[in-house]
Amino acid sequence: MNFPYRHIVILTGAGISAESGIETFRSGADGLWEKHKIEDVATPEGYHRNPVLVQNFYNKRRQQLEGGTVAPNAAHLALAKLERELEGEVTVVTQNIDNLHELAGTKNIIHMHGELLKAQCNHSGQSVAWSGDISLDDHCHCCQIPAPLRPNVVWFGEMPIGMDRIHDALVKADLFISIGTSGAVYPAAGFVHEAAMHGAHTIELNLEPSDVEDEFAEKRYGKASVLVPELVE
Ligand code: BV8
Repeated sequence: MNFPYRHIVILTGAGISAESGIETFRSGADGLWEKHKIEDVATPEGYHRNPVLVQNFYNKRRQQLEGGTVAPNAAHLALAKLERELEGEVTVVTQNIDNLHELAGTKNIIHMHGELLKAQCNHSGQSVAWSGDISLDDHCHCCQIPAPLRPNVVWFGEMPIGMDRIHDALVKADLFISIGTSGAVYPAAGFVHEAAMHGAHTIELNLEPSDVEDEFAEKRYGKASVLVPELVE
C-alpha cells in the first residue's frame, strides 16, 4: 500500500454504520428517537428522570446489534485493511457504540462514547461485558452493596473515554480522516483542529458538509461505503 502517511487518526461517527442498517442521530428526517432528541435521552439527568425510557433507548439498539441483522460494511472493512497493510500506525477513534469496527477486524480502537455491549456499575463505574437487555433489576457484583447497572456509554456532560490516548495520537498524526459525523458533538468535533495545528493533513468524508467542514483541507462527499475504499485502497 503506497499510502504516504505513517500516523493516521480516523474519527468515525454514526454515518459509517448507516449503510449497515444502524440509524444515525441527526441526519434522519427529524433526528429523533421516538420523539426524543439524543441530547435529552443521552444524559445523566434523563436517566435519573426516566431510567426505563433511557434503558429502552439502549436496549433496542443492543437488540439490533445482537439480532444478526447488522454487519460491517465496505467502509469498516477498508479501514481494517488499511490498519493491516500500512507501514505505520492507524488509530480509529469512534463516537459509535456499536462493534462493527471490531467485527471488520480493526484492532486499535478507542470507543470515546462507550460501548453498547457493556454495562456499567452505577456506583463504581466499572464496566462489564453485557448482552441482552439491562433491566432495573440488574445489579453489579463489584460493590459490597450491589448497585444498579446502566449502559456503558458517555452521556452529555460526562467525560469522554480515552482523551489522553486520543490527544497523543492527534499530536503525532500526519493524517486525520473524519468519516460519517455531523461535527455536532464536542470534544470529537474539535479533533480536526488539534490535528491540523500539529501539521496533519485533514480529510472529511461525509454524506454532506459537517458543522466543522471549514476546518478540513480536503473534503469528499458521498456514501462512506464508496468514499472510504476509494481513499485507502
Ligand atoms: C464533555 C452517547 C467535558 C452514546 C453521545 C456548547 C458548545 C460546545 C460543546 C458543548 C456545549 N454545551 C455542551 C457541550 C459539550 C457537549 C456537546 O458537545 N454538546 C453538543 C450537543 C453541543 N459534549 C459533551 O457533553 C461531551 N462531554 O464535553 O465533557 C469534557 C470535554 C473534554 C475533556 C474533558 C471533559 C460528551 C459527548 C458524548 C455524548 N454522548 N452519545 C450513544 O447514545 O450513542 S453523543 C451522540 O452524538 C453519539 O455518540 C454520536 O456518535 C454523536 C455524534 O453524532 P454523529 O456520530 O456525528 O451522528 P449524526 O447523526 O449527528 O451525524 C451522522 C453524519 O453521517 C451526518 O452528517 C450524515 O450526513 C452522515 N451520513 C449519514 N449516512 C452516511 C453518512 N456519511 C457517509 N455515508 C453514509 N452512508
